[in-house]
Amino acid sequence: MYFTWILVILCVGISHGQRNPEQSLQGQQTYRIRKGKDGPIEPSGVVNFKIVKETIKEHFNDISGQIQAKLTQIGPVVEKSSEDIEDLKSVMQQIREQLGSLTTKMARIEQISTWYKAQNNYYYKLFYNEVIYAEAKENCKRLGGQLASAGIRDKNVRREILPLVKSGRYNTWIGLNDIREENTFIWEDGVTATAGSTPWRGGQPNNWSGNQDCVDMSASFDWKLNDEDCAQTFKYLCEIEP
Ligand SMILES: [Ca+2]
Ligand SMILES: [Ca+2]
Repeated sequence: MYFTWILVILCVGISHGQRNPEQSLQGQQTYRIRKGKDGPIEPSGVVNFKIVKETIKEHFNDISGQIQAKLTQIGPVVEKSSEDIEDLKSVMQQIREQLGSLTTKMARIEQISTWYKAQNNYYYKLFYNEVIYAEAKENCKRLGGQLASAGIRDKNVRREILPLVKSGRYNTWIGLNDIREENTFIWEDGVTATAGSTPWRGGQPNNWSGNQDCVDMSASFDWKLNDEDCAQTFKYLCEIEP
């Protein structure tokens, strides 16, 4: 009877961008979104079936192992003491929690299926709603990631995901700022920016008007890095670690 109960629970369980004064000095530039071997022009909808399979296997092996072990341990139901029953309730609570965790993981896998998986195994997605830097940062965090950092730092990955950035057509926030200390730029994954790995546009960062602490990429700056006013509202590129 208890086994049937457990099985029942298992079944149930299961716009355009803004142009600021600094940019307007750069004049109008034309650009093209390159296609083909240069990479994606938008998220390609990668589903990592290996992760899906391993996640399900890991959870259900664990759950079925626990059920089997507990049933073996407590023996025939007719001999149950109240202690055994409490013990069984505790196991079932653990199973419920594991099913909850599995559901969360499955939701994350489903959600990440719309992200582009780059050669560094990170997932990337461009978000088209235009928000200030702090909000972009929070939105990426809420999805379990961060504003794109590792992928922008790595020149090969940057080349791969550039068409994705360009598909937003105008300014896009990435994960780099000097909010804490002027002219010390820190990536959102905690790495301090070095000159060699930071593709600044010539003349940048310039802290224009003494008020540019957040970094974006845009056509006006040849899709290279430029520091901007953090209160500007731009699209943003998130990355999620594998
Ligand atoms: Ca600054
Ligand atoms: Ca600037």
